Amino acid sequence: MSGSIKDTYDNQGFVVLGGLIPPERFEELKAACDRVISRTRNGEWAHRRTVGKQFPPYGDDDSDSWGVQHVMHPDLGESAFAKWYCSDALVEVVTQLLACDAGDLQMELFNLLINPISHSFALRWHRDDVSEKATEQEEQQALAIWHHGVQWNTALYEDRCLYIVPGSHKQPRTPEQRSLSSSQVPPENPLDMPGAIQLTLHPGETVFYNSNILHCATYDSKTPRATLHSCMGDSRGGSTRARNILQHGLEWMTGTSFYDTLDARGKAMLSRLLDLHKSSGGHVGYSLDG
Ligand SMILES: O=C(O)CCC(=O)C(=O)O
Repeated sequence: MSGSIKDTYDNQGFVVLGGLIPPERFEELKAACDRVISRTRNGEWAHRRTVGKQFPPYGDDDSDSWGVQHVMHPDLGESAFAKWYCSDALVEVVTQLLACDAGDLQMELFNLLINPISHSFALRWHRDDVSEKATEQEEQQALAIWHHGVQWNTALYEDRCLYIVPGSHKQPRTPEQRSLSSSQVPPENPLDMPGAIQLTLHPGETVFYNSNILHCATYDSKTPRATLHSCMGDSRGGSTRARNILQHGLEWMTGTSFYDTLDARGKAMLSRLLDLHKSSGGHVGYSLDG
């Protein structure tokens, strides 16, 4: 089983799994999501993904949101998130996919993806840490080093927002794929992209994916979405993930008030992220424009 999920992940660039939220945790996480979504929509929580802005920095130009940032932040006081992020079930899968030990894992991002409420929104086709302007050779180099981390979406409601091109985590774009992913503009129909598929996640299902797979997403204001959106890294990758992770502004993770909320595994994972933060020496820039 473990061989097969890693093989699928390595070959396709993603794998879908169920059962990573125990039934008794599901309602707890849903209730925590309801509270942070409502604080974000009523303006109490400023760390959000703002409609109209696809990538960080998200700014504040629109009052509608498509995501809640930093759900483990101690100011939110929602312990269910860190408890789940550090849980045995999740750590077991991540270590299999990254072929590392739990003692190598570095804590990274934990955000929440939600439906906007006033109008629908979409993200353009992108790879999370490769510019749309990268040459074929630059794309190849970037893809070759992107195996020290994994990202995942865990749906609490049915989620049909994400589109991906299976296998594109290993291949530079074809000329046609390049022409459909070179502007800042989201696609009118994501399925026009050669090789694209739409993922459907049922409540409780998780897609683990290589975040440099070619992907995009569409958000319908009428369809409830609360999808846990996280990533973890293998600290043996050194600085490879620094820009992509630290661009989200993680100073809040450096204080004792966050550290004190974590269990022993969480504290150890955090300390590996803080080493990366220290060694990056300040502003790392942003992965993408738009
Ligand atoms: O909404 C999603 O599922 C994808 C989000 C995404 O592509 C991103 O954060 O870069």
